[in-house]
Amino acid sequence: MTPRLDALTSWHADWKGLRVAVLGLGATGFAVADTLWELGARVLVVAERADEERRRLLDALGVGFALQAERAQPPAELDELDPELVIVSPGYHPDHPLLLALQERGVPVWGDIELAWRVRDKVAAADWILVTGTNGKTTTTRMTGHFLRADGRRAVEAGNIGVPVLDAVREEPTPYDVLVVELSSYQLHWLPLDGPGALHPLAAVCLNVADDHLDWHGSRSAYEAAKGRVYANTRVAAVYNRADEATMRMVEDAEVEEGCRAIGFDLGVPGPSDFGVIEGIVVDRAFLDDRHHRALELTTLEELAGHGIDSPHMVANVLAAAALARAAGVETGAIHDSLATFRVDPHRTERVAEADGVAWVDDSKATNPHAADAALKAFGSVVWIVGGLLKGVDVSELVAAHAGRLRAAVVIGADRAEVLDALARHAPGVAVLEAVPGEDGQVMPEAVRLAAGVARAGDTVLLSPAAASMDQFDDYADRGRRFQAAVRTRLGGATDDDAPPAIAPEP
Ligand code: UMA
Repeated sequence: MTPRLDALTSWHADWKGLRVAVLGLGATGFAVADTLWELGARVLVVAERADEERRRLLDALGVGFALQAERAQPPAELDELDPELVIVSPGYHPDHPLLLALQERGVPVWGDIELAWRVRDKVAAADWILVTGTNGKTTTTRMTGHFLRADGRRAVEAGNIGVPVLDAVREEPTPYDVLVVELSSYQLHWLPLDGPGALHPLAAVCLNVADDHLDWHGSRSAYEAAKGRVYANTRVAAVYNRADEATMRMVEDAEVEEGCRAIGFDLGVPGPSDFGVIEGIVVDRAFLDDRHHRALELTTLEELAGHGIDSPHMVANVLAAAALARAAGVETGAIHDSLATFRVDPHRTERVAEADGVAWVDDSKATNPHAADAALKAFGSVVWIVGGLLKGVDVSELVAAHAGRLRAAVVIGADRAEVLDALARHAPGVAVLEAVPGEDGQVMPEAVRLAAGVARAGDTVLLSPAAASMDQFDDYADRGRRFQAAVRTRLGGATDDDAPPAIAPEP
């Protein structure tokens, strides 16, 4: 670290003329470049691809841009800039040759989250609540924000959820009281554990850990280590999942601030410093007051069923979000009452249609096996639309666990071979269909057509790919939207007669 960078811990510090290379020109890269431009730094954005709109906006600001044509060849403009600092977008692989070359030169690397933390006092510094985990982060982040707003706080969700934290930090004129920040393992990887750029959140949670993004991190232990960084320097509550030992270990190993409490949650009877469920009543046994020594009622499983959010993983999300909100002082009544108006985001086991006794469900958000497992568990007989980019993760266990409930599998995506192989080995009796994109490049109409051909009354056709979407779609939302559109088109008129019969795989 250089003394100049060490001193940059405020929006009002002297950022003028600081030479910064920004890697990536997606949502993050643009927010970083725009922020640094506002601060008066000298910025060069480098990316291997960029959409026209963002390039135009950079041009309008007068911020430099260099397209990196050759992966191994740093653009000449970078040498001219001679950067003192690199700020990298989360999607960049840590072994990217450009990043390695810059690090070799001794240039410090920050992520966008560190920059956002350092400049969080632009208007007035809000408290930060951090949410990570393999699955459930977006729902828990949204719910925590929902609880805070119900209690009268000015709160906003940001981060991996889609809004760069820098945008939330720069929001004017009324500053936020609390930012609920969803962090991916990519973002956590770059966070320092101490020093001037380290975050000091009010509360933090890692909801669960299962195999995901192994190609990016290199190993499960590196992925877990990244997730564990969420708890560093937590001030009030380090919330962990009692049903997931890895999250407990992370809290034990974390350096938190003095006075910070470890708060557990799970669906069982809670211990004295936990959130949990006692005879159908969802309770807080951690943040008690003089009048309540044993447990505070938050809601009941029956009420959650009435709100349509009573599946085990949703109840776990409710418990985690409640723990975070209570750590920030939210009243139990606000949590109870606002649960009635909470809506889960689209593409999370979202029921799209029902026709001829077949339910069509969009769980495009399941970008890894752990998420798909939660969705598959919720249904009886399933026609499963599966596949995409596997990110180095093995789907064998998932296939083996659910072979018994599969009527058929429709396999999409670039990594079809691995999925087909797992189905052949672990679900040998299950009919398997392969969907390839049609002439228009679209795979969903074909996948839906194949699924309609094999589904019988009582089945659920479930899009829960257990894989990332970027091979055939813009993102998981695009994948879900295209699925929904194909279902509606299909149910709106076409017959199923033209779908080929299911072919059982060779033994
Ligand atoms: N780029 C390159 N070369 C690379 C990688 C990236 O040139 O090897 C450049 C390109 O210009 C590309 C840009 O970087 O257009 C994309 O950067 P990015 O992949 O970091 O994506 P952003 O648009 O900045 O969005 C990121 C998050 N994306 C990823 O982490 C992959 C978004 O999470 C997040 O919402 C956004 O920042 C705002 O904070 C999305 C995501 O898929 C939803 N996250 C993963 C997940 O949830 O599993 C981690």
